[in-house]
Amino acid sequence: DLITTPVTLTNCDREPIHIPGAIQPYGFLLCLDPATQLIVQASANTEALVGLAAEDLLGGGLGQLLGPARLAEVAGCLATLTETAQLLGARLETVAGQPYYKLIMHRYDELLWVEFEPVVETDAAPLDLAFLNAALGQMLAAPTVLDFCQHAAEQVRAITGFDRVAIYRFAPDESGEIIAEATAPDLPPWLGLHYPASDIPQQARAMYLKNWLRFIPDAAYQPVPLVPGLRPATGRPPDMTYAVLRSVSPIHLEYLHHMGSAATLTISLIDEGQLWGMITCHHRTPRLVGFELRELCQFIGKTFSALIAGKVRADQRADQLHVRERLAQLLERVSRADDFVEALAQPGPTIQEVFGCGGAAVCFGGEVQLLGDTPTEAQVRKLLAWLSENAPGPLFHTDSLAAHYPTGGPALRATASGLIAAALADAPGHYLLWFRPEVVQTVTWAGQNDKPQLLADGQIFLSPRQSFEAWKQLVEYTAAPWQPLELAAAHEIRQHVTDLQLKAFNELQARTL
Ligand code: BLA
Repeated sequence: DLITTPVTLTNCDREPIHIPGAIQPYGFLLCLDPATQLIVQASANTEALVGLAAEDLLGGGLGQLLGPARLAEVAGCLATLTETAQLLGARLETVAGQPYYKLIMHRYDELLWVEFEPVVETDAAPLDLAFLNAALGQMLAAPTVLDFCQHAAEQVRAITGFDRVAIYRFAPDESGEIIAEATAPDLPPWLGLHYPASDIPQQARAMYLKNWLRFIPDAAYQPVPLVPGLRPATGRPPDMTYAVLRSVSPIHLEYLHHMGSAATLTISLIDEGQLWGMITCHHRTPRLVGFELRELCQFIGKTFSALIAGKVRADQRADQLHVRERLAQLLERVSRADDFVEALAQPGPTIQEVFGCGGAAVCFGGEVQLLGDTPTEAQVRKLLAWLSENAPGPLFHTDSLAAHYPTGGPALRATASGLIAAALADAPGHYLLWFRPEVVQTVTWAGQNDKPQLLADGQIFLSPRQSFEAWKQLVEYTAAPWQPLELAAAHEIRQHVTDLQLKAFNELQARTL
């Protein structure tokens, strides 16, 4: 039974975070039967906040808290509710001191959810349409994905006043990287850090696809249970997917504690139904952000989400153009050169500079010319011998040379985990080579250099240090994959050089005849 089994590091993908049966107590929660609008469950902190015991509220209506006029208005709103949150401000007229609350309401799991949030004042900027309009203009005009993310981070920080606002982008393996951030001046940068997929488990990702915002105003809170814990009509805890007050996974609270984060607000970035990334906001002290500001954050997240695919395409087009331009320059220069083999290694650009790789080699007529970060000449010569024997076809490529070439590949991991080998002529050993380093050597994993941490009960906390070790084992001896565009460029260079070889051969033939 996963509700009573303690969450450990091995079962955390299965922690039922949608049914914690408890809330974060900065507000209180009432669940109503949709047919009768009577209270069937209440959070246990109503007494502490408004002096009415949860047990006493059960079975009655919202009239226990609201005056008749407000009650009629709220009842009308409840009648037509959907999953989308609706807001009404209300003075709790029947309560001593008449505190003012915001009622955040939605319908889900056959319940009406009424979350009462105290009205908060933050030092965040008030909603300013001129600012918002300018901000949107900047996001639209951003020429690259990174510029776009940088603007978004700065704007969310300007609006919310969080100490740190970071844009976290997921990789295909579900690990992630901080690609832009805006921070208070005295915070260390997280830019460029990578985090393992397990930091945001599957079920949490699935939930953030449904609910665009996760808010934890005080990570040191004590969870407050629902009364009763199980819904009488169903015998199970209600599904809190859309409840703002939903209590947080204890493992994640531990994680935030280790990060030095007292409050977070996270906004989903969704591209075509997939979680593209998240805007994560952190604060070193507890921080309450009001409903309207949270709605504005969601608005920015949704705008970002609508625009991101276009920015990604623009980046791809720019990359493509860049590769095409340099390819054209190289081929043109090589065609005009007296010695086309030498020209391949001369700047303006060299074969290494046409697309992103760590290094390259021009191997022709027994000569080996090395460019950039490459294995040693002796290692390249051994590789050439192996290629002549083992590499099929005119263009051989791999992201993991060690897997194909176990006798020599592992030693080349630092510079040549990735390889494109273009065979030039029938003469063995004539090759153009492109090398890519092992991913592990190019990525900064968060907490890579931390010491392992132990929890109080002696259990090892899955710190970034251990997850780095786990991830390293998965991606050892592999490089970033070659893109179709890069393989096409290598193919084209090979084709061009082969034509030049043929032409030179024909000219030689003509002269000797
Ligand atoms: C949730 N983990 C999250 C969330 C983030 C991260 C953003 C969303 C909730 C929030 O806003 O805080 C992770 N936050 C990060 C990362 C960065 C960041 C990577 O700022 C980078 C800068 N977490 C773990 C492990 C487990 C785990 C090992 O590290 C499980 C064993 C669980 N993380 C976990 C769970 C949630 C979560 C269960 C969901 C919390 C919830 O919504 O209730």
